[in-house]
Amino acid sequence: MTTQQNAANARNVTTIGHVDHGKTTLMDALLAANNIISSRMAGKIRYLDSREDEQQRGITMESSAVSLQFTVMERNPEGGSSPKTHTINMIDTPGHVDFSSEVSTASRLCDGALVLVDVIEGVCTQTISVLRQAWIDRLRPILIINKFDRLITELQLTPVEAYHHLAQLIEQVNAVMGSFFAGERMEDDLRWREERERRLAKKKEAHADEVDATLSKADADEFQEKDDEDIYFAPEKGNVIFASAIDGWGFRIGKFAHLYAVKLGMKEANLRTVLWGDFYLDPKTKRVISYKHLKGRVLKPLFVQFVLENIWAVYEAVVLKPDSERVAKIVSALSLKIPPRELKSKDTRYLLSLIFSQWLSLSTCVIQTIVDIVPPPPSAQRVRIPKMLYPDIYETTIEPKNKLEENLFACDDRPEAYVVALVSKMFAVPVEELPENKKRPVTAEELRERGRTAREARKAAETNGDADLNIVPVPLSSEPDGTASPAQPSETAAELKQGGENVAAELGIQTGETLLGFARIYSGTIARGSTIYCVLPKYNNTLPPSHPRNQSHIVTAKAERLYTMMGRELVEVQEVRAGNVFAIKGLEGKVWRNATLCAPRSVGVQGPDLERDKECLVNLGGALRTAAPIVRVALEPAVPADLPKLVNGLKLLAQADPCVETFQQQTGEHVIMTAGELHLERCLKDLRERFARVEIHASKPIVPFRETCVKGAEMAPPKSGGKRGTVYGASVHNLVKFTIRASPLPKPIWDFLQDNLAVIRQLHRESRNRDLSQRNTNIEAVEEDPAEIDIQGELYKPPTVEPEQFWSALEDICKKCGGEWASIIDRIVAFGPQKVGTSLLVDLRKTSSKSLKARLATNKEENVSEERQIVNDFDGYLETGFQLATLQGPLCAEPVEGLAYFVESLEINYAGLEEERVQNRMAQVTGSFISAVRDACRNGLLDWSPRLMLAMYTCDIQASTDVLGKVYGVVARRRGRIVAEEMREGTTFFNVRALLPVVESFGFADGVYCWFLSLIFATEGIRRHAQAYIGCCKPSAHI
Ligand SMILES: Nc1nc2c(ncn2[C@@H]2O[C@H](COP(=O)(O)OP(=O)(O)OP(=O)(O)O)[C@@H](O)[C@H]2O)c(=O)[nH]1
Ligand SMILES: [Mg+2]
Repeated sequence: MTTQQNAANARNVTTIGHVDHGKTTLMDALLAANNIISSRMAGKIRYLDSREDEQQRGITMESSAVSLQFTVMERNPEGGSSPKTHTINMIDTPGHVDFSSEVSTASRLCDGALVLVDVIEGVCTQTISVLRQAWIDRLRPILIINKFDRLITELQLTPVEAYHHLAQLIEQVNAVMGSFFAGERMEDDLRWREERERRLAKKKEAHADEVDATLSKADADEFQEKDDEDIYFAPEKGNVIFASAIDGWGFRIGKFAHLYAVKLGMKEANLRTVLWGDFYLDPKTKRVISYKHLKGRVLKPLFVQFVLENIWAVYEAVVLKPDSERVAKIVSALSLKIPPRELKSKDTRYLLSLIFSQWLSLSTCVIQTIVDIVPPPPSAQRVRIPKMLYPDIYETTIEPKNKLEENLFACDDRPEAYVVALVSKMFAVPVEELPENKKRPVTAEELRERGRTAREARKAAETNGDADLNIVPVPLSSEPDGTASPAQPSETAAELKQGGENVAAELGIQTGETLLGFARIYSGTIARGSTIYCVLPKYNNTLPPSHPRNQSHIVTAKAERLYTMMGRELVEVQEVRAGNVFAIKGLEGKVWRNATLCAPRSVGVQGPDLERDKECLVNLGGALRTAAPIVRVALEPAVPADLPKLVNGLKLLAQADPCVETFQQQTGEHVIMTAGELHLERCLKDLRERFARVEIHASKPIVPFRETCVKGAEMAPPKSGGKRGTVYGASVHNLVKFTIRASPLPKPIWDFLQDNLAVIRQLHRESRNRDLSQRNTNIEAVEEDPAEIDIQGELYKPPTVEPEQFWSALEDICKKCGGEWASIIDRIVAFGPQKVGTSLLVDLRKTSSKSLKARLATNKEENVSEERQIVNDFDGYLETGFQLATLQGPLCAEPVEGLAYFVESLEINYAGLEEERVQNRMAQVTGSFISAVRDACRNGLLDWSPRLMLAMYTCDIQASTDVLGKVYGVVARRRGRIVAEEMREGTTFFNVRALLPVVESFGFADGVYCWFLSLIFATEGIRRHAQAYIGCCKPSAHI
């Protein structure tokens, strides 16, 4: 089946907006218009919220996609109209801040966005962030002012009041758009100047002598500002829909212009320009006048008179003051066809939707608007692809430079065009729900039949000896499975499931979850079964594919199956043509979260050859970034033996959800990081029911602490009597004695190490890999998963140096710090904890072993004397003690940061050691030595002024003037600090930025909305409002 048609008739659109503003309800209306759900249920079942928890909570948690087909009458140039069928791929996204990554993955795949705003709540925090997302991805937005009914039934505004309210709301949304535009304009200006300077410099070099003469006119040109006319929402431009998704109606002013043009004797196009705004109908002259000509008269704007009053009239007659006669009059005035029986219906909301669905059908309006406003893929890609390929370009469009760009810009779907598709996320689907497995409902039926036959046979044999009765007729119709009737009590659900699984196993169908890629094809046609290249996110477009850095970021995969998505259903297709959104099977284990799929032609890659196919390879997903996860909890299975299942489940989850990070902590605990508390709940549910399928215990949110020490103002005298931090220690029988001194690291060294932890890890890894290959072992050099490198419980920051420059940069910093730090570079023997941290072990002995720098550079083992070997062994134990001490500090067993431990002396009693060795008691000596070193390091830290460090969040809080004081109160109570505060222009809101200790942050949202509860909102949506007000919290550096 190939459902997609010509790309020019396709549209890819996403619904975005703040939580609860009605996105999923709106989707119901579109699904009903496509007969996927009944129109009576539209607005009630929120069909795309297919998860159980989504339905229970009434909130979307995962985005879902659906392909719809609509036939729209299109006007042709000759004045007539003809039907044209459009495929509209819609993606419904969640509005809750915890799931904002779903919005970014969806918007990458679409060309247009339906931005929903609740007419009463107006512009909220998430509205701004989704608008920004749409702006960045160059989506064409359509504003839907939803929940219009609330103005009439809840606020009970008059039409005139409502008009002013609406005008203000549109202003607010436009202010947000304006701020994006202004920001971009400044960036553009800067970029333009840089570009110009670069061009001039190039020219200067080329014609050193004739610079002035070659200054062409274009170079001397002034910066051309872009026009901001078309970025704003304006009802007269047709990009604003007024709607009530729940009552199933929506309109643009064009609809009323069409209705009234003849009546008012005006041209439809002219009426459209004046139907919104301060224009009035002069009752005497019957002409439209602007407010200048009002001359003191009190007239209603046209929008109030011709649009709002009509809608108010319907609501009044049907809901507010039910009056069936008036309803009948309205119905006949609007020439609607409603059966008299329905007119008397007591279900007023149903009657309302009957009237509106004929008069101002929401689905017709939305579809028409999408077709009018959202560009079809070929024109959309002309604008969006250049920005994806070259994020820094100034121009809106550029000319294609090669075949790849030609195909991409034009959305070319011919079989010989390069295939390029972007997978923006991987999502999990139960294997049994894939269409290829679903086709066999007979299997369960067969199973039941088998059981039934056997049972009946048994029964018959028991009651009657007649062998003929053993033949039981087999019913021909196959009922949908799982409907075990109560008449067959022995057929329990468990039995059925068990049986089903056996049959599934017999047929080779696996149970469990499988991962599919969620993708959009930008060029070419992808065919089922073809082989494709998967270009992974770290692929560098500027280097050739055969470059060593790029090679590992290309893998090949087979497009095993292709599907179009129908909400809860997947429909298998043989091929997908450019411009469509689809799901693909076959990437599991190859693609981690996102990738660009490429192939030279529709039939796929014939024998991978990077050199031959290099022209078609491109990375479109490199810059896909999602919000950083912040809430961490440790997980353990209820039954310890289930640990492997949990680990596997975590792996699947991390892949299926771009906003989840999982890792094993230094303490061995398995930790999951999620975007928020609600997101955590969803993840736990998924782990329990889908990915791990075991009972799991989750700890309370973990808060990272670190231990360190500082030079306090008033410290007790050093315990050892010598330099502060010095500790003497020894193994049993004083066979090995040592002196260690702890000292806090100077801030520049600490900062440098903190910034470059990833580099230290990489140096260790490279050395290990080299070691492995030198020894010629069969073990493959381990390439760590990129997702794991950065995280490991540390907050990720891009390093400030390249690995090659690490040691020289560290040396420079140490020299700058002076004193004993100046010469430590060749004496550093380890970083800690766990070899990668900001604590140092520095060996000051004259005969010290090789420094870490030297060891990392070469792995050669030299032949050493026996005595030297003993010293080397004890150097190793020394490091073990140091690693233990820094992993669990003396205060509360948290990792130690920012300390240097100097080994000042190490004395070995060789004769005594030899005796112990002969007596076979070496283990005791080494054990006691390691613990002595560990204790010495801990005591050394305590000799200074010890400190426990808290992780801090940066929180953006939005508060109105009257509650600003309270915000300060809550932040202060939680030991937070306000770092910035500014008034949002054009509103009464303040943006407050605060630093808040992570340990105090749980329930912070609760704290804020407790008083919001009493102060601001008195409606049911309080919880969500307050959460939204917390905005996004991002982890910042430790302090
Ligand atoms: N009065 C009124 N309520 C509406 C309207 N549209 C939606 N609602 C209600 O608003 C609530 C939220 O609707 P949803 O469609 O789930 O909102 P959403 O934007 O999908 O929410 P998330 O996906 O969780 O962000 C539901 O209780 C709807 O019944 C409307 O036009 N008028
Ligand atoms: Mg929703």
